[in-house]
Amino acid sequence: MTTISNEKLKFYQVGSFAVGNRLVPVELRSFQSDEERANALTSGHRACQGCGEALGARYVVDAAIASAEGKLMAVNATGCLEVFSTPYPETSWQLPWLHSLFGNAPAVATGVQAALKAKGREDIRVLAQGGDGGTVDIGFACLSGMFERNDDVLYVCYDNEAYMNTGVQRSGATPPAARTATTQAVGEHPGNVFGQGKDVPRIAMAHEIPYVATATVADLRDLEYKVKRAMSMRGARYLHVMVPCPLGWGSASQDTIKLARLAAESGLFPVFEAEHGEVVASTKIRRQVQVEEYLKLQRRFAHLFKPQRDEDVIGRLQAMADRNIVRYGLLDDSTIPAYPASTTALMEN
Ligand SMILES: Cc1ncc(C[n+]2csc(CCOP(=O)(O)OP(=O)(O)O)c2C)c(N)n1
Ligand code: SF4
Ligand SMILES: [Mg+2]
Repeated sequence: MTTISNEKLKFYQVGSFAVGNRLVPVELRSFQSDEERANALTSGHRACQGCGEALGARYVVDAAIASAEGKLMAVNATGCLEVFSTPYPETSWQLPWLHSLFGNAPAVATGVQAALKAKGREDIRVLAQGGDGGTVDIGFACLSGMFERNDDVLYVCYDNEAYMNTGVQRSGATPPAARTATTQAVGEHPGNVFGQGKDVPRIAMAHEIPYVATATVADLRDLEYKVKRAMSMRGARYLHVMVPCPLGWGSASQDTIKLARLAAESGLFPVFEAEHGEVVASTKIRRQVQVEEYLKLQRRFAHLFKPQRDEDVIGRLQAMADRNIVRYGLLDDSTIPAYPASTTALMEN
């Protein structure tokens, strides 16, 4: 039985931080390397090549099933994850799985949990999952209610930063300057505007629920650890996972993991854990990567580099990353300080 932790492991055998390696001691192996893993999202689904959401969901659900000792039910909002996994009459899911509407997965999960409680079956755990559109936009009121009531549900948001399933429309999680079908790279300020959108992990923290965490598909061991940690608690828990989308981002399918890593190492996507409204841990960055290393690999940001570099916009995105570095103490072990006024001013310009 694995006792997954988020302790860093070096896999010299493969020269990478790949997880699932069967050469490490049994107690340090990932859930995914376990022959008994649930394989909950099995092969044959229709996700695009290199889909971060498919990868993230596979790790999340298998880790949740292992943590729940096999007794897990899932509720899934409408979105890519639901569509690519369940083309009627087929399914890739190997667990009790309900498709809710686009906007009500948290409410449906709350109902499932209440029914289980009424039946005296609180040994069966409930997971709800959805994309960023289903979570930060249309499902947000239900999610906030679920948090406020502290319902015993783990909610997982797979954030690919737009409405991918319906053709890459902007969501409240789309980053500034990104081109989407509804924020075209035209006009004086091409792409998505600055100053809008929502930081839902921080909003979740404001509800003071037992557990909020962020993760990426670049560190699958950390992702598994956070699922296990969340499942060790009762009450409302929220996990926000960055999942690159080759189709919507205009990136190469083989760059999915690299992009998730660059998002974290630049500071654009801070990786942290919070309990009852307070940050308790953040994943440190050894060397901060400049945001342009991340942006350049994605055609949704191509207008920042051609026909000429847009220093102003690249600088503003860099300022966002720099603010996260300070806000979450990503570069050192110091306690999380207030971010400097100069950075705030740059952000608000
Ligand atoms: C009420 C309602 N409005 C719109 C839709 C169409 N719709 C289905 S999925 C989707 C976008 C999903 O985006 P997101 O939640 O980010 O998931 P992704 O596909 O990106 O994984 C939309 C607009 C719908 N199903 N129901
Ligand atoms: S559009 Fe994006 S999220 Fe949807 S299946 Fe393809 S890669 Fe995955
Ligand atoms: Mg999305």
